[in-house]
Amino acid sequence: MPSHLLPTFKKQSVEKTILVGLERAGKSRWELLESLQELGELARTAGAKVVEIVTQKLEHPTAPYYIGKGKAEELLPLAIMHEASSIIFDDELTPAQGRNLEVLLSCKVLDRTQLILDIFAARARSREGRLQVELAQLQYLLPRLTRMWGHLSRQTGGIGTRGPGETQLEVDRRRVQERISRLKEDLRGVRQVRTIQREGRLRRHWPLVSLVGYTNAGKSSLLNLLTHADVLAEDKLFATLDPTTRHCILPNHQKILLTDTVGFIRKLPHTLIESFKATLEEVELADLLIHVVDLSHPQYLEQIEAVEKILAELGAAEKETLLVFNKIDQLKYPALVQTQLARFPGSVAISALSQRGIDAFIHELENRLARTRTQGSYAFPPEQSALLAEIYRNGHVTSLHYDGETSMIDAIVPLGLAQRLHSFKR
Ligand SMILES: Nc1nc2c(ncn2[C@@H]2O[C@H](COP(=O)(O)OP(=O)(O)OP(=O)(O)O)[C@@H](O)[C@H]2O)c(=O)[nH]1
Ligand SMILES: [Mg+2]
Repeated sequence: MPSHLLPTFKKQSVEKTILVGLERAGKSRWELLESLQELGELARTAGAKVVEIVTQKLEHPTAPYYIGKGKAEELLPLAIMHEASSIIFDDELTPAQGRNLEVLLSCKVLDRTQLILDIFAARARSREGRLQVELAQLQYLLPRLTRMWGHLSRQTGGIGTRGPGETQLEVDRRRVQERISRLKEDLRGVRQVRTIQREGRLRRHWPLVSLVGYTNAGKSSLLNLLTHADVLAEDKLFATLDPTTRHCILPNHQKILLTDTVGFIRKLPHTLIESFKATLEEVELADLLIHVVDLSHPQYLEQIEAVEKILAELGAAEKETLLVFNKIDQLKYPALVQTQLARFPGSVAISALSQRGIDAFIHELENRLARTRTQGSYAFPPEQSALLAEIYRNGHVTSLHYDGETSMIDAIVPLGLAQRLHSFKR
């Protein structure tokens, strides 16, 4: 992707920015402020500094400028006064709004979607992650090319390379479309490899448990705690983009595969959900979801709701979910734990940091996974040593003795394996 097509923040120097939000019908001022606070967090994560927040009360966004024209005009002197080089709007702007605002303000105009895309672009590490982000960016860009290229668009009277009468804009649009097709093709290739890897894993019958939750809830911290992994956990939004899967053996010898996934956020751009759907297949395939909630966050209930909404979009609304309230070490009102545990039956409360409540959490995790295993007694003739080895690898042997050459075994095994062992039952 040509870098000049995307407005990104300069990573070295801190860019100053102004946030703009609308208090519209059906939304309280409080909701607007919390949404803007989160937008500020996103801006900070992207490397920008918020110097001013502007809000307006309007029934609906206006078609030409999102906010009223008068209000929009006030933004220019503000930007000059603060030396802000960008203005970020709290909702996704239509192509027309973005274009009009840029003309009016002659400074970089961004919206929430672009900001999230920018963070994802800076953070994607794996090839799949990078391809997915670029795809989402181009899909966002396509209907907005006129805005990005407005001043460049010209009649070029094509000789040779272009069709007659084709404008620069059409050429660019075609190039972007070609790139989108190419990306989709590359992604198919990458995903095929991943599917093969996953099938290998699934053959081992270890239940797949996926950590999901709002960004910054503590998913990676919990994965690290359970698996002694070294996944980046930090106080920034979207620290994790690429799913990481680790083995983990619970105290009752239950073997699981634990996957850490990208965090969710309110108003997650649809193009991103679409392009990350494949990565999030781990969620779709999971035997159990662990929904991590930052209980110390003032908006934890809204965050739970946002996560559930995205899970539904991913077709995982009905999936068995263990709700985990995290960060109970930093609660303003510790009594909140009891009220929330009562309100959400089956939930647990922990601190991934101080490790409070971890034992009860693991116990609950074991209970929820009990259905994936079964206890059995088997007798194996010596030529079945491969099966015996498989039980050791994927199950838990509780006793073994020999009756002549026959191995007599008691074991807890995954259901899939138990099926194949049926004829050796005793
Ligand atoms: N006080 C406190 N902080 C925690 C706890 N668990 C995690 N944190 C902190 O919260 C921040 C976010 O943690 P992560 O584990 O990166 O969160 P995440 O859910 O993986 O975030 P994303 O990958 O961005 O979606 C980090 O600074 C952690 O140190 C906890 O139990 N108590
Ligand atoms: Mg993470």
